[in-house]
Amino acid sequence: MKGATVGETLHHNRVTTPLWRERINQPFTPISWDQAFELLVERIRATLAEQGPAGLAIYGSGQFLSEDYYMANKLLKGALGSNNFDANSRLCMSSAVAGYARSLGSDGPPCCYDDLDLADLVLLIGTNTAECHPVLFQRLIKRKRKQPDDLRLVVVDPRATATADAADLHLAIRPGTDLVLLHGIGHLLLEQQALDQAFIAEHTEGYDALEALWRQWTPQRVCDLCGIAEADLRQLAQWWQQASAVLSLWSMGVNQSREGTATVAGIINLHLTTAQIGRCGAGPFSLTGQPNAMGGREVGGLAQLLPGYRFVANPEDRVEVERHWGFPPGSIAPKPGLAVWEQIEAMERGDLGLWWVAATNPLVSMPWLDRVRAAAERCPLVVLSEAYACTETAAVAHLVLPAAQWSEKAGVMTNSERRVTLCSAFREPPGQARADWAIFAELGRRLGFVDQFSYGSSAEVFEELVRLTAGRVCDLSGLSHDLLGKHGPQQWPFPMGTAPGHGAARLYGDHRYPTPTGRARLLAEQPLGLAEPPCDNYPLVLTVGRYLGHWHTMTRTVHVARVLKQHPEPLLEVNPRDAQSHGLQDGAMAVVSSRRAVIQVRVQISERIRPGTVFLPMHWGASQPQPCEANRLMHEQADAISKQPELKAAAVRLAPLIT
Ligand SMILES: Nc1nc2c(c(=O)[nH]1)N[C@H]1C(S)=C(S)[C@@H](COP(=O)(O)OP(=O)(O)OC[C@H]3O[C@@H](n4cnc5c(=O)[nH]c(N)nc54)[C@H](O)[C@@H]3O)O[C@H]1N2
Ligand SMILES: Nc1nc2c(c(=O)[nH]1)N[C@H]1C(S)=C(S)[C@@H](COP(=O)(O)OP(=O)(O)OC[C@H]3O[C@@H](n4cnc5c(=O)[nH]c(N)nc54)[C@H](O)[C@@H]3O)O[C@H]1N2
Ligand SMILES: [Mo]
Repeated sequence: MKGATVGETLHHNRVTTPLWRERINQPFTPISWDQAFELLVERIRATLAEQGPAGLAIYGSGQFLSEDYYMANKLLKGALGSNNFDANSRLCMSSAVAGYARSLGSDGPPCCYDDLDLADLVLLIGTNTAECHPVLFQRLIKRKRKQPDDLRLVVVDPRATATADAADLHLAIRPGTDLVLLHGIGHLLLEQQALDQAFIAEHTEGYDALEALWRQWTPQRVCDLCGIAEADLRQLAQWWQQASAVLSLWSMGVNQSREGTATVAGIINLHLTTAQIGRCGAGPFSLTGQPNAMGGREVGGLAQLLPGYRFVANPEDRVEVERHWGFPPGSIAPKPGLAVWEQIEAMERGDLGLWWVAATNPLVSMPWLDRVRAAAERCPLVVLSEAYACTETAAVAHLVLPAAQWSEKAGVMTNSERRVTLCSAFREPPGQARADWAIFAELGRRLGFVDQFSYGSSAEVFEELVRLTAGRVCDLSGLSHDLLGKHGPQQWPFPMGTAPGHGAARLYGDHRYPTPTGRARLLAEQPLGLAEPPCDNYPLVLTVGRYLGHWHTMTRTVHVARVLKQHPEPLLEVNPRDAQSHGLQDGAMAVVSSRRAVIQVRVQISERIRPGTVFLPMHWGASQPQPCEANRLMHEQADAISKQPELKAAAVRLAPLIT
């Protein structure tokens, strides 16, 4: 759907010139790029003088090209000394990043898409792959149709999604009980002596504590908490035991949880203890959502990271990056910067002089929107780099910069299987729109860092960034725009001198993990459950996700007739039991309240959602004719390690709308 309609998304409603207003209750006036840069230089200098580097923050996006990401990070972390660069990937895959790093010693999904053809058990947990990764899903389904007995699909999701429809087994667990379920599988595998003790002894550490933990998670206890039948749990454990290759796929149902990182470890524990990793068809495979969230990880696009899977807090990492960037020692601050919710809190305190939002629409996609809006309104300068006009975030911006988007600028993106693609420019940007990397580079030069920010093209930016990955887990040093253009997309690691087509299909074939001991870590963590569990006042769990046709906050898809026909409005999915007990009719309007806000939305009564749980799409923001603003209801509480907010669950109550 997205590929078929992308041509229709590129033209409508574009921002074509920089726009400025002193106060957000005034209309915007078009200004020149020169004026925009002068304004930025002046305000950045003033903020530095008053508040220091900590007063500056950028909130970027997995929709940046790697070159865009790299330039923004070099400017903020290197030239300006502030690590407050975070990205919407914080809301998306930061639990997967932290989970891989803790269990395996480094970020980096170890699997590849060919594994979809080679696995005989595929566990799809917290992912509606059919609607959100339809191309991968079609690959699985084609195989399932051809060889129904060679492939088992198990889906873990509180909703009966299109993905679940294709499954051999659907475990409709209670939201927030994934880790309990995973421990329950571990318990049964242990009991059935299905663990690979030789592999555990040779390649892992921490087994004893995990075994002790798994013993506590008896099937009955697990099934009571998860709300599933014991026979189903036993079936899954049996299939895991019988499978020669198990592939686990996950996305937001796992990551967007206050224990997302522990749940990722829970998945990896099962793969390690059964030696289902580092070989064909097997492994823990996180599906990234945005086109280039993976590239963002490689170039250090979160507040705690530096390029090449390096860390701000590591003194050697800082020295290497400072040298490569051409800044004096000590230029990069030693403490991780503010993650995006911390940026919101900083604005509430008046601690940010500049909040620069680029390629994301936080006034729809962040939790607790009323608080985000109020915080942004307190910030003296909100800058927005956007492709489209009049987004919800533009409503709180002072300066809007017109951005070139996909098809209008050249650069690379990396997908879930570590494959780097050159996206060529094949159209002119509209009006005065510019590539994000070029905007950050010009600002760098105008701030006086002429040597560090002079580039002839994005190919030169890429050349500089790949050198910084040499010898790292995510080694891209053999890649260039030229090579990618001639030979097509390539998987990393791709060290200097690698022949095209000879990047690594899989990681950890030798089972040497990049931890200090070379062993992977088994992590024994007790489940915490939801941060905001249902209670007498708010008895239902609201979960929020996606529709097949729409893309996020709809800035792209809002004018595509085919998509609108398919999904004309947001619908609240309610189980018939809950509808009855709340007096709700199918097709009537309901009032949904959480501790933070109240919204109105049309009801769709459906057996496909678990009793006790309701579902809303994330897409409809305040600027839509039928706003729904699901995220006004959501809370900000986050995983303590990854700082990823629990965007999949908030306690709500329902009532019919009385008109
Ligand atoms: N059509 C479309 N495709 C997209 C996008 C889009 O906007 N539209 N966005 C892209 C992006 S950035 C991302 S991150 C991906 C997201 O891809 P997905 O993660 O597949 O999408 P979601 O619908 O957010 O959530 C997946 C499922 O998690 C379930 N879930 C909720 N709570 C729980 C829980 O506690 N446990 C479990 N096991 N499951 C739970 C929901 O019911 C939902 O079906 O999609 C990408 N692809
Ligand atoms: N409750 C709940 N909330 C969620 C989620 C959920 O599942 N549940 N999912 C979360 C996840 S996983 C994600 S990824 C986020 C997504 O949320 P957002 O990032 O806010 O969503 P988008 O609509 O993709 O916003 C990207 C914006 O960048 C603009 N843009 C596109 N290309 C370019 C470019 O090249 N340069 C610039 N400067 N701008 C460009 C687009 O026009 C668009 O307005 O939402 C998060 N919020
Ligand atoms: Mo995402």
